[in-house]
Amino acid sequence: MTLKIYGISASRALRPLWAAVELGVPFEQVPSTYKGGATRTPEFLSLNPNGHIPVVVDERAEGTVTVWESMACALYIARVHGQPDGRSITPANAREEAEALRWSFWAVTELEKDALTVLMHRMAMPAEQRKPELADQAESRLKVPLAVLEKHLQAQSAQGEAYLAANRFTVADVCVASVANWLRPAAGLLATCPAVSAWLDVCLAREAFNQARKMD
Ligand SMILES: N[C@@H](CCC(=O)N[C@@H](CS)C(=O)NCC(=O)O)C(=O)O
Repeated sequence: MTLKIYGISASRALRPLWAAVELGVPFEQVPSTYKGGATRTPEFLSLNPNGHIPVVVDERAEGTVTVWESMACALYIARVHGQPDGRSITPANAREEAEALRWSFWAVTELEKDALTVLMHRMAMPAEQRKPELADQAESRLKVPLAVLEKHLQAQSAQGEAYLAANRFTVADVCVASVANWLRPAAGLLATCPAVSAWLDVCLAREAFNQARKMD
């Protein structure tokens, strides 16, 4: 039985890579890039017809399981390769499962597009191609979902839970922090939500994050 993760860490493949490293499960990284049409070859399209990384391919006794969509990949790894023992990143009960699902869907629908605009136009693109006005508009829109996250983290803290789904780091944090990480160039925006900022710092200081980040 082998678990393969296609993709490099400087992409959405960071999400399943981070989840797998957190769990300490053996896996093989196939460092497919997204550049130069590499995900548009017939071989790659047979894995993911959308032509994107990441893809997870899990050879199991019952047959091959192929997963694409980065959040689904991370949630799958946590569910299938982790133990729901209340110690790992795997949700340990229905509430934690619901939190992992809702915050992961929330991150891709409410946060990801504008967070990517911030990353690209504040940091990632060559300076001469950046359009700061696009980043400004994205930051302005992001105040709304970030206020939701801020309020949730404050409520979690008030009930003695330091993370999104529990009083331990779970796959919910992997999924949301991997998107919120793109907001690091928006220091002013993050300063307006201190609970989000503090939680993100703790998530990004994890050894597993730093290991996964090097898988380029
Ligand atoms: N919604 C997808 C998006 C995946 C995606 O856009 N991946 C990018 C890299 S981060 C990619 O493969 N781009 C190459 C291409 O589209 O040709 C997911 O979350 O997995």
